[in-house]
Amino acid sequence: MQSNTAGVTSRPEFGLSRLLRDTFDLQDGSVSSILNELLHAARLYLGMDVAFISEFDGGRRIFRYVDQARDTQLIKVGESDPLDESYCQRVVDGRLPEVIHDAQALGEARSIAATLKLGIGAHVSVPIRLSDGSVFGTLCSFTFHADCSLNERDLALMQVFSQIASGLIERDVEKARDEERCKQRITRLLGDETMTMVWQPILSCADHRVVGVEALARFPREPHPGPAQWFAEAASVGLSRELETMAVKKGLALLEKLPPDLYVSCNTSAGAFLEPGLPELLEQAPLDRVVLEITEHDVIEDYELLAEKLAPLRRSGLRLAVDDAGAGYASFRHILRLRPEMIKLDMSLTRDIDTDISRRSLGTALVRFANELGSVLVAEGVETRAELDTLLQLGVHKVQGYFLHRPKPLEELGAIIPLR
Ligand code: G
Ligand code: MN
Repeated sequence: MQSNTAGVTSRPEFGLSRLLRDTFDLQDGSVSSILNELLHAARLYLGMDVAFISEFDGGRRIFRYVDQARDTQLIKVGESDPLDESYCQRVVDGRLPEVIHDAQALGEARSIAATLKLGIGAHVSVPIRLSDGSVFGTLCSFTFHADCSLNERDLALMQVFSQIASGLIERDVEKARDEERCKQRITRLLGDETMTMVWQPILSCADHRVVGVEALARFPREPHPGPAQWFAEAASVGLSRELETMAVKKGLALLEKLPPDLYVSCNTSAGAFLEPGLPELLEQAPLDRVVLEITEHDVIEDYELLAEKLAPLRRSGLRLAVDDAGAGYASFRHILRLRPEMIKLDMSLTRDIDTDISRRSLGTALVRFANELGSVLVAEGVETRAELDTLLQLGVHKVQGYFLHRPKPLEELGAIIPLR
């Protein structure tokens, strides 16, 4: 114990209290740091050689967190053994007390092989119960010599620790459950036909004819309001590539139905394109009729790599578009680094371009920018005649939007384009 200047005695601080104090919005990994500190504190306080948190699962006891004296390397995280052969199970069902001073002197404890094998002396174990009353596992500690000094107060401390552990573990368990639900939802989606495509015609400003079609994925309304949230969920559970590949595959399938002079414009994130699957899929397609729109929301970490992967496809005719240009800061970097054949003006810049001077001057600048770069500027989200007229005046090359055509299911696309 140290004295501070005010003369108040302060206790040595365990890392645990600091972590709990500073970490309200726990980040990935914080729970395990806190639990490790908690175990360490419990072990030192009780003078034990080993402390661990176990999880009961399928008749086994899995060691999730372990803290042991430096010269003891008895238990490894992730190892498991049968619950039947554990103190933990016996404490939970009442066959053994929570505090044992000397396991060697207790018949029930001696019936467990580890008691003799490891030479277990004192043992303190308390169940970790989750808020629904279920037993997650136990908070346990033991030592290699008997210890008659362990008392009710030590037990109470372990129970407090167990409650803290329970709260933290529950956060993790909830998170894992949520993740599992997301994963199942996306996996189901990948296996059935609930993701559908709608098609939005893209018109050339020169002759007002449909020159291409953007493929847009549509999902069930629940539990996500729109496609962006579905793609985000897929990304959060590591299934982004699968979902994006599926959308592109469905997009490319329109090619055989479209007249041969029309292209299909497919959306992808840069991240999904960098993984195996999408480039191989594209290789099979008639690339001179394909535009690949890279969304602007992505952070692109390695432009060299992306450009390198795109290069052979572009040599075979694939055109690259930077999507939603102007919606955020990243699009111009994408444009400078990737030199896309097309730039898709975000609909937030199309909106009111007829009345808003800043948007109009940005439009003018972008037409010039695109022309000098040899790129084609496509305005998205045209909703009124006035917006369209202004875009035509500015010299934008292509347009799409509700004013021209809403995204449509295939049956309705046939009314606009002669499908094969
Ligand atoms: O791929 P991109 O991020 O450009 O997606 C465009 C989205 O905007 C699609 O989901 C499409 O249905 C929608 N959209 C297309 N045209 C219009 C439009 O004129 N107005 C609005 N508000 N949305 C549009
Ligand atoms: Mn798009």
